[in-house]
Amino acid sequence: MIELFYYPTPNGRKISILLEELELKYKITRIDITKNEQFSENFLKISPLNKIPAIIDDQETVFESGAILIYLAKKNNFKFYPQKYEKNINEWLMVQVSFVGPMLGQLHYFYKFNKGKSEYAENRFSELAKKIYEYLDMQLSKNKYLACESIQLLILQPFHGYAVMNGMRLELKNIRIYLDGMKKFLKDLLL
Ligand SMILES: N[C@@H](CCC(=O)N[C@@H](CS)C(=O)NCC(=O)O)C(=O)O
Repeated sequence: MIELFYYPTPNGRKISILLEELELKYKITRIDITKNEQFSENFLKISPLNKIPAIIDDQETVFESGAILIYLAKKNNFKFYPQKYEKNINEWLMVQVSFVGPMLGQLHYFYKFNKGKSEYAENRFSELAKKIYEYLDMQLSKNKYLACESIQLLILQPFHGYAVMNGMRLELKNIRIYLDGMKKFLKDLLL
């Protein structure tokens, strides 16, 4: 059975959502990052940067959300990762893990947890977040889905949480349409 090392953050949820959608059996080991549990020596053996999410699958460890998504999809007949669209999915998945996640994460850090400490950082990451949402909206005005013809590897899921958390009031029609479709797809899962 797969063991998921998890805390309920957007990065953690990427994996739990895929596990649910693939209907795989798994158990959750909660790593409370607010109590620094990620820094334990045991967890370091699984996740060399002390970050959730990570999994153990039959003695194989996998860390980094993007790598875990690809690993799980490949192992399950490429569900949500059709080879025909591998390049497109990888492009948008890399955008998510290298740009969207870290920049919105920094916004959250400065704007929500440390508000008033650095006006410079708040402005910088607000601007970047706005740009990110605009880029996504532009892409979604051209394509119904980000990477190909259907939802793949649930690339947009974490953006929704952050958009709500940051209280941004952006008029981005195409993201809204996409998220409504995503909500239907994910039925009653946490968004
Ligand atoms: N690039 C990593 C980022 C993972 C990440 O930032 N995890 C956060 C929670 S969402 C974490 O474990 N933070 C605790 C820490 O950095 O000490 C991924 O996509 O998996």
